[in-house]
Amino acid sequence: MSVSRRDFLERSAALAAAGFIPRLPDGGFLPGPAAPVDVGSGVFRGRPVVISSANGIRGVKVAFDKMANGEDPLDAAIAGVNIEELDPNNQSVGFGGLPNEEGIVQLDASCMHGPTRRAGSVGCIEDIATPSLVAKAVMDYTDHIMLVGPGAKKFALAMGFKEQNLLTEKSRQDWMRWKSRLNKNDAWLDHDEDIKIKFTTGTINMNAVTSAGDIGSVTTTSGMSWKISGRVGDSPIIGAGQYCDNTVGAAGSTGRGEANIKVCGAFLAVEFMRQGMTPEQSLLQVVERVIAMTEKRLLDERGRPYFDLDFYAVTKDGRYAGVSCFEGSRFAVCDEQGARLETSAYLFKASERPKARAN
Ligand code: SD4
Repeated sequence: MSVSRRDFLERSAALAAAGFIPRLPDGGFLPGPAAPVDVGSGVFRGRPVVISSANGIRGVKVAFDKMANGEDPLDAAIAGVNIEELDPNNQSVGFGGLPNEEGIVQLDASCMHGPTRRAGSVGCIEDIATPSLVAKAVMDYTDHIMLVGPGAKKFALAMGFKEQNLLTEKSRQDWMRWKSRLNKNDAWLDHDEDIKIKFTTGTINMNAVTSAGDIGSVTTTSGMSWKISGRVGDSPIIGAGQYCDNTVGAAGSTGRGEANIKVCGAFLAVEFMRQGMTPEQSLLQVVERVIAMTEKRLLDERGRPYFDLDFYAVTKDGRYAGVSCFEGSRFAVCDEQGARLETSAYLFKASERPKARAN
């Protein structure tokens, strides 16, 4: 069911009357990006549009240009994330991604194609730089939705993907630094005392809406750095790392996957949008649900999480938002005004962020 602008405004007013007031970057209330203008025959002035996590800033432009040339929204979004998957300097996805605790790069990705209501996913795949494309191949060429581990790699090789060592020298050195400083009493000597060891960063979620309102969504990642071998995050979980319903919109996430999986965050966001909430309202509700479902050890005494989690959502008619647990996040957008970073709404001010991690 699509939501007319009138319905949407009435429902938003009802939500506000019920006391649901989202907090925005400036701390005030805002109903979200300007409502799209219906210029007749289902054409909205907010489309086409591509949104992604901030690290997809190059990719949103690529995806937007591809859709302007008539390409499919999922193909366009995947082309957008491929740039980062293949970039050795991006240590959060694909080639050059930070490895697991054993020094092995294990990647997760998933995608959904709105117009045909199909999905594909790979978890814990090794030695293939573009898991987003393998996820799409699972969707296009099999009767399954998710392949994992050695089976996913075997499938990728059978489909003609090239095997390569994904551990770059930079990521190998980061891994060795992390490993050698794990335990003061082990046999590894500690070097570079002043070096800050990276922890989880990155992941790309990208959601694209064509001028006709067709939607594609994709998320790709090397997951949490230094994870236990075999760990799968939210990115390849349909409904958590990304979700797309061509009648409503799409959503996705980056950040602590364990926190998102428990609330099926991307699915929940799309469901809230289906009920008529704006993308901001939907995502703020999702983040509130995340916090409500978080175990005590990951919250400080005031209930603030020790982790980061960001969500991104776009409606079929081109409205969009980014929302984060804490003030300070941004997300990437490309529409007819070009590619840019915009500020995410948030639940807690930056000053409210707890000082220490729980683990
Ligand atoms: C995961 N959500 O594997 C990913 C990691 C991530 O910023 O997004 N890091 O849990």
